[in-house]
Parts: sequence; structure tokens; C-alpha cells
Amino acid sequence: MKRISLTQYLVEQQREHGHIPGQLRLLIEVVARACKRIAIAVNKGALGEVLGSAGSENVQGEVQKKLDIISNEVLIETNEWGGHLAAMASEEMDSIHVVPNRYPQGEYLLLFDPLDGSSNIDVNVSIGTIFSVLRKVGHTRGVSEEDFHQPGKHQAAAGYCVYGPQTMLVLTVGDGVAMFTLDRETGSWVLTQDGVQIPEDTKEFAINMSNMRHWAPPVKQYIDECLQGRDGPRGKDFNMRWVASMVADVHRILTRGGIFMYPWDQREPDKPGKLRLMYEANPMAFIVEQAGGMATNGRERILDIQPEKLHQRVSVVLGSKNEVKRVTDLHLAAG
Ligand code: AHM
Ligand code: MG
Repeated sequence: MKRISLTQYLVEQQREHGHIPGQLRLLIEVVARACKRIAIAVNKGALGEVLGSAGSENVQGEVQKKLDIISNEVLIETNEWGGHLAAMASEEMDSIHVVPNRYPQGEYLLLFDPLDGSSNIDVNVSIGTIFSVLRKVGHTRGVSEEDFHQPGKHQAAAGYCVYGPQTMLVLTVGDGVAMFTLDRETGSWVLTQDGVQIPEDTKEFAINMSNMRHWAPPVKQYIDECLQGRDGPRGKDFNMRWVASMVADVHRILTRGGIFMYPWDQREPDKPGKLRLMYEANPMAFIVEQAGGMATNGRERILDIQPEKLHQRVSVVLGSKNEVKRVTDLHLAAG
């Protein structure tokens, strides 16, 4: 097998398609390097004394795990000095982190969920890092939180790293989706799949079924119909998977199709959903669309949503096109 490294892939994308300016290439390589360091910490587990709670809470009031904090620090440390970024924002930080004056300021903004699927850390199940890249628009000096309030369709790149049986990096720069596997012996990311495509149809759904009694009627109806199997209106049997790590659930969908949902529910009627628009939904929606899938909040395309707040939440329905369309049509029909 001819081995193509992440660096070679990025250089060729830059040369052939002009998709990747130099700063963006550096940014992606630095994020990939940070993910390697996070992977090492994750792999050490109890031996590295990285498991368990850190005894603090993030801006959402969620208990932070030690690895949430370590991963956040690694991403900031590796990214702040390269000259490619103006600022960063993270699920684990209250406000944005502007690149300190001692370093040059670049033109990009980096957003991340440093360690997604936190509830799986201590039980040795797949977790991941999700990231999104925006360009700082306008020529004003300095950078503010408003600079981050751009709809997901303006992302310059997005990706995730899944720390599973294999450590994999999945990336889009707006020209399809490529997957890289970490070769632990050489320490390099090797391209293992390019032009990833999500099948349009599926017989597999992913949702936390324990919340069923709290869902809105369109979501209930969709799942009800799936559960009726081949004798019901769908005419086929469905299978269910729920890892409770979005990275792992989305990775499965990119690999063999499926639909993932984390919908609004009535326990928190004022919140549109659990997942975060800027750190989770936007990057995953960009990747899924680039792989031929679809991503909505039940009504509209996630990538069209105009963010109003950094830590904004959103309902998420993404994956195989025909199923996402079905769920979205049910919501629109309900008015
Ligand atoms: P986190 O960013 O705090 O880890 O939360 C996000 C995670 C997603 O990865 C996953 O899809 C979801 O929360 C699981 O939630 P639940 O435990 O309610 O099923
Ligand atoms: Mg998360």
C-alpha cells in the first residue's frame, strides 16, 4: 500500500485544488499533533493518573474530568504560538482565548470540544476531540466573541479525532472527507480512506432511547415507525446503536451509514437541545454534508443557523440523507 501522510495529503490539496492556504495547513497539522498528545494521555489511563473528575465545573455547569482539562490545555498550548490563529474557543472555557501579544496573530479562529463523550472516559469506551475552523472576517484590529458568530457554512475546515481501538483523524477542508489512521510506530497520520460517502439509506438509528417519553411528537413518531420493523410503515427492521460519544456514533455513520439524533426534549423546554452548535453540531454537520449526508436541527440545515452565543445549544439530526429528510419532513408537517 502506498502510504500518504497527512502532510502529503494537505500539500497536494493545496497544490492541486488551491483549497488550503499555508496558515490553514499549519493549523490542521498542529491540531493533529495536539490530538496525538491527547491520544497518549488517553491511552495511559489510570497509569497516567488522568482518570476521574477534576473537581470543577465548566460554563455549562457540567463536572469536568481531568482529561477534559488536560486536552483543553494541550490544544491551547500547541496552537497559540504558531502565528496561524487569532483566537480559540472551547466547550470547556467560559470565554474566548485570544492569542497572547507575544505571538503573531493569524487570520483563523479555532473552536473545539477538547474531549467529547466525557461520560465514557472512565469506562474505557471511545471518546474524541472535535474541531472547527473559521476565518476571521473584516480587517479590524483585535478579535472579539462576535467574530466567532458565523454560521457553520463558513467553516474553512472541520474534523474530529476518535480515540478508539484505532486513533483516527477525520477531516474536511470543503472538498470531501478523508480519514487518517495514526501509525503508532512511526508517529504519523496515514491516509486510510478518501472520498468517504454515507449511504443515502440505512436501517440503523442512534438516539438515547431512555429519553423517549420527553421527545416531541415528530421524533416519537419516527422512532415508533422504525421499531415496528418490517410489518410497520417502514417495511424494514431497524437496528439501534448508542455509544454516547458523538464522535464514535458519527464515525460509525460515516463508515456504514445510519442516523444520529440528539433532539430537543421537554425536560429543558427552553434549551434547543443538549449538544453545542459551535463545537459539536457545526463541525459534524460540515463533515456529514461533505460525505453526501444531511444535517438539520429537525427543521433547518444546521450549517445555515446564525449563532447568537458561543455556547449555544441545538437539536441535532444527521446522517443518511433519506432518513434525515424523513425526520425533518415530520417536524415541518407538525408545523
Ligand atoms: P460532552 O461534550 O459533555 O461529552 O457531551 C456530549 C456527549 C455526546 O458525545 C453524546 O452524543 C451525548 O453527550 C450523550 O449524551 P447522553 O449521556 O445524554 O446519552
Ligand atoms: Mg461534547
